[in-house]
Amino acid sequence: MVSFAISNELRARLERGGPILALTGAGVSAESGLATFRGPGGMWEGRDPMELATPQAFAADPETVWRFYDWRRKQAAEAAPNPAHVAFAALEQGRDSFRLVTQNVDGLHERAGNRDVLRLHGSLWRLRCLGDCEEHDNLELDLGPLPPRCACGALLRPAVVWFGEPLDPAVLHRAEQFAEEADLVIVAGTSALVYPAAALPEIARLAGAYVVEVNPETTPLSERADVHIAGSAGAVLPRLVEVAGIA
Ligand code: BV8
Repeated sequence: MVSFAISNELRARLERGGPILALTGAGVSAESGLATFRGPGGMWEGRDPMELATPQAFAADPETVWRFYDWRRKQAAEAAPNPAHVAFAALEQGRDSFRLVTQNVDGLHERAGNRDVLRLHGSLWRLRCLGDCEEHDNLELDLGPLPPRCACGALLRPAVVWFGEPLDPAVLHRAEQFAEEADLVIVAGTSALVYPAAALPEIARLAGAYVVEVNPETTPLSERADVHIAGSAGAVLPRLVEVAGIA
């Protein structure tokens, strides 16, 4: 059993039913067995992310980039939502003013039952045609020869946001609005290094939100957050849901 103190202010904000914003990163999926990006055992360990997650890398070698994403699709399909994902789904069911904004592309929040997930960096389970066809869902575990091609003949790419690519402006604007309206922000499982996602907790804090960070490690956010709970999301989140009085 993880024991950690819950500040009076955190308890008050969980109990009083104000807008709660959750901002999640790869660490929330770590207990489902999915590798994070940075840190020991991370996906980028031994690899240069700029060689796998940029439009230039894809243009230069679409097959290698697709091997990386095909591997991640298969990993994500084999993974199951963990108690952290289940807790976020309970928060959405228990509070009509709960908002979930994720940097994750693995689809585990949706599989845990969250219906309104704002995906800042896209999804492994959507493909984009480099021609003019519509972006579409694709849950196939066998994409055939890599790189996959659209029926129109053009290359298909994962519908994720690579480094140097802008986020969807409407998605980012909505996330910034949630940050400005939040009474409590739960930042879980992110190294708080990637912008503009990493700016959201600061936007919320400056607008009066109470910011709690859930991460076994400290990050650049830790000294600015109101409280840093040094624990895993799978252990901490169910406890926060309990304090919020949500079954
Ligand atoms: C853009 C692809 C502009 C998808 C990824 C300032 C403003 C704007 C941009 C920038 C800026 N400064 C720098 C930039 C450029 C860049 C950036 O931020 N670089 C950083 C590295 C310095 N940003 C961009 O390029 C963005 N684009 O702003 O474009 C623009 C505007 C107009 C026109 C043209 C351009 C695009 C950013 C998105 C990049 N795409 N990946 C994919 O393959 O997934 S980034 C990658 O990192 C993932 O998407 C992920 O979402 C993101 C963040 O990683 P985390 O989720 O935090 O994961 P990480 O492994 O880092 O950390 C895990 C954490 O979990 C750790 O802290 C660990 O301790 C913790 N943990 C572990 N276990 C647990 C746990 N926590 C809880 N419980 C556990 N059990």
